[in-house]
Amino acid sequence: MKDILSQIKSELGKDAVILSKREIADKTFGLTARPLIEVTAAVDFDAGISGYHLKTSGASSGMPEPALQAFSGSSTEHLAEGITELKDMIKELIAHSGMKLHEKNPLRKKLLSRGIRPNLVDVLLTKLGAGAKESAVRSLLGKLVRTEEPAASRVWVFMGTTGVGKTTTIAKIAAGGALNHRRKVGLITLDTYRIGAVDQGRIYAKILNIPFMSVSSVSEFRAALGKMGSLDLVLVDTVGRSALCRDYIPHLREYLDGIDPCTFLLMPVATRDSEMDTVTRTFSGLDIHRMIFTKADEAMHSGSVITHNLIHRIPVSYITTGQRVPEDIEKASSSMIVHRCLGDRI
Ligand SMILES: Nc1nc2c(ncn2[C@@H]2O[C@H](COP(=O)(O)OP(=O)(O)O)[C@@H](O)[C@H]2O)c(=O)[nH]1
Ligand SMILES: [Mg+2]
Repeated sequence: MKDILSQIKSELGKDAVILSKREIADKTFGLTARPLIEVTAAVDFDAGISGYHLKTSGASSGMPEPALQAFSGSSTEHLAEGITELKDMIKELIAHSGMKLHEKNPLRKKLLSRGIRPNLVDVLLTKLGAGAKESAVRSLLGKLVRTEEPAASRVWVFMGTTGVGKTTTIAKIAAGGALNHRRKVGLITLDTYRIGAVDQGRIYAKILNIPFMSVSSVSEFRAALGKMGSLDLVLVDTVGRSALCRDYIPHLREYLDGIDPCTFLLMPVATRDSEMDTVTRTFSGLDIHRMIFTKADEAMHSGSVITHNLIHRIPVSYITTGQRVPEDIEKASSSMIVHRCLGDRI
């Protein structure tokens, strides 16, 4: 803990503030989960937004330019000492930021009711000052939320836990590419667990009249990519029984090694904050280039998208809004994300 605190200060400067601290069990490493301390720290937004993700357990973070980041370090015998120091820093933060001042602010209530994480709400309101108007919050969030088109690559890989909407989203994108832009699109399913979950992809490919291949080894995958070499875009569906199981990420990494794809992590908007963090941490071992938030139509509010974006800084490319293929998908923009979150729709 002492090391983490001095690292925070040396990396983020003396203005760094601690926002929260909690013990977590890092499931990334399987059944014998190691206890980790997660400390969320931040510097003022004006200071150019800096921070980083410190891991002590070997998994790479792959998270670019974080605004607000989680600092994780393994528990040490200096814990008690560290906690005292943390308490002092938190007291200082409360006095400094006027968090108490925000407690009665109706805008705070609204932001919280839309699912933005409390410590982020307090940082935003502190930044904008006690009398902040909603328009100022919208404008600040509009500047902070990162969205981007998919990275330039012929191979787009769709990752995420089971049932998040990978196959459906791929069908929507394939249909958009094949029908609207007349691009030659192909579909490959990585049936890494041989669970026969390829039929859905095969059916979509048949309807869209695009090439489809299901592969169950790295060499088959390379061969399939070779066969689809003349296509403009190859969409890769990853099937996994449990993405959080120990072997999944290294296994997927073997498939993607040397291919230089654009990778997407798909996440339903209604996913709990802590689960979003765990899944993102797990998949960050593979480099996540873009986010696709799915099932926005099923979420009561969409502050989770903003929270995830401010914490993890992975640009959002698409939001999906229903089961209809190909209609229910929208290109993401920061204004659309802010409007979805703070608009009248609740
Ligand atoms: N309401 C809603 N349902 C969706 C959306 N995207 C996918 N689904 C549904 O979620 C379920 C799982 O989707 P699927 O594509 O099979 O998920 P996968 O396991 O990640 O490939 C299916 O019933 C889809 O129709 C969406 O944007 N909104
Ligand atoms: Mg699927």
